[in-house]
Amino acid sequence: MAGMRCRKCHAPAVINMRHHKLALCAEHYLEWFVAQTQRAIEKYHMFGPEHRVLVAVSGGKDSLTLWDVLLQLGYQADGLYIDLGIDGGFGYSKISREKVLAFHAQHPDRQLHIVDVRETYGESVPEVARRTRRGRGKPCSVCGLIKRHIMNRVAREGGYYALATGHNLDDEAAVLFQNVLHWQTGYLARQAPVLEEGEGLARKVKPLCRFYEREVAAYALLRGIDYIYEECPYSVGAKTIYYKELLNQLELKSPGAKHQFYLQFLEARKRGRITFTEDREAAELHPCERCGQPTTAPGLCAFCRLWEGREKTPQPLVATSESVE
Ligand code: Q46
Ligand code: ZN
Ligand code: ZN
Repeated sequence: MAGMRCRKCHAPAVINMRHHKLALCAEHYLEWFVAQTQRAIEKYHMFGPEHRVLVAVSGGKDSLTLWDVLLQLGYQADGLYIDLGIDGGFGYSKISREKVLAFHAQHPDRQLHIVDVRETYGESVPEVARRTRRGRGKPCSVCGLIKRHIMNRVAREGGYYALATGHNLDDEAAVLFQNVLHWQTGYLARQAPVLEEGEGLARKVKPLCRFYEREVAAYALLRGIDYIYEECPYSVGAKTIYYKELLNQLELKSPGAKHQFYLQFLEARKRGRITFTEDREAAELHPCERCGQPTTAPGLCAFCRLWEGREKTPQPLVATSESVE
């Protein structure tokens, strides 16, 4: 960055975005980041000021940045923290919960929903993973299933217009790369900044999907957002991390490669230059007999099958909007 100047005010720059040919000072970078988020929200018709939005916060930089930016933009954004009960030798869930609570303490006018998996269902994510076939090896498949179920339930029971997640460009490009390598046409049809509401499924949006991970990190740092630096202990060795590394090598040689890869995919699909048909089973969804969420399985959905034989009666996760702190 030595010697680089902010394009707007000529003060020393704190970040240089080669793919945008743009260097900015701290003040103008924060301004740019917030304005770019607003542009993405409008471009993809994510939500408006009249809508209540639920932000899934993990305590990491991406999700807390998202909540922070949405609040700065004046959106009605509430938080949802899911306590997975993961320790990893350093108290991963405990620390991340503290970070989320500390952030929320600065925004007491907004709601924070906390769902503790062990308190609600009787076992933490690693415990369910150890007990069930699906969790053999790594708990990520079980964890993803549980998180999706809870996010969807809280979004719907709480009457939110959309569920927002902090996925950034590096995440999206890695998933796209993975899906292309395996020609996962069903996933390729659905990977998008906005997933419209489906039967029993909340509308999902990703307002940070056009920012590089380092841009989100720079925002969090400059705003002084206190987040958990450690990744989930189970993320080590994840396939997406490997794909991220490959894309980083590409990016090094060809700045802007990830940006182009992801955004040109979206553009080409939008213009009908590439088309994918959804998996056929997607049309055969019906409500789970127990929880009512859509499933392709007969009877119980995969989430409810995790707790078969030991289930408590499902309680609403959002009791009433007044009773939630
Ligand atoms: S799925 Fe797996 Fe993550 Fe769950 S167990 Fe950790 S790494 S948190 S995104
Ligand atoms: Zn400046
Ligand atoms: Zn179910």
